[in-house]
Amino acid sequence: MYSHHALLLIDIQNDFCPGGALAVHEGDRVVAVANRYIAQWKAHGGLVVASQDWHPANHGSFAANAGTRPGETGMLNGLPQVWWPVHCVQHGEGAAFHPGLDSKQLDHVVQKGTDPAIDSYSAFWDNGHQQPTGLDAWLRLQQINILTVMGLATDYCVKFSVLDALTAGYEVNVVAAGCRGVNLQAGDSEQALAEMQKMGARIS
Ligand code: VGL
Ligand code: ZN
Repeated sequence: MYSHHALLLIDIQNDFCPGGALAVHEGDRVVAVANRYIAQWKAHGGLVVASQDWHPANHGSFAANAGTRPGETGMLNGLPQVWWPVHCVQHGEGAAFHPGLDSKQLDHVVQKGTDPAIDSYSAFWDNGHQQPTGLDAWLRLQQINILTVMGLATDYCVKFSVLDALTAGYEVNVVAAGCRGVNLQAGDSEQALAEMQKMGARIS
């Protein structure tokens, strides 16, 4: 039952948790949920994969590098961009998985957002769908065709990862209790879940 069904944990990193640079309200609350699912997957021999937002210090999505302020929007190399605080800088404490996450159990980690010229919300593709991260190829090699997804943030990296997974043909379950959103605008996370559902994801 778990042989074709992987658990995909999106960006459960310090900077998206309270005290972090891009803290998501209650972001740390997803850790206990994720750990329960990890234990369940491992008990059945299932694969557990995590993504990690992994930016170089000169990343173009950082307001400080664009001369803008966090939360403002603009264009980055021809794509719409929200400017973010400096976050998830490669090898920094903010980019590390939350210390409570049972990360020893991860079978595979995919890092994204490494190209300074383009952001990458999805764990599968950059925002311009130009370069794959390698996650799809890895999952295919493992013969995975069903994903259970949770993590941070509902309205950015979870949403775009789920939409790309659906487009790639995976059956996708989203664990809403294991997700929290940025909510730059009130209701963004609910809207994101509705959009994922409309595109074919099952929301539980
Ligand atoms: C994310 C904004 C910027 C996320 C990553 O993980 O949802 N959001 N970088
Ligand atoms: Zn980022």
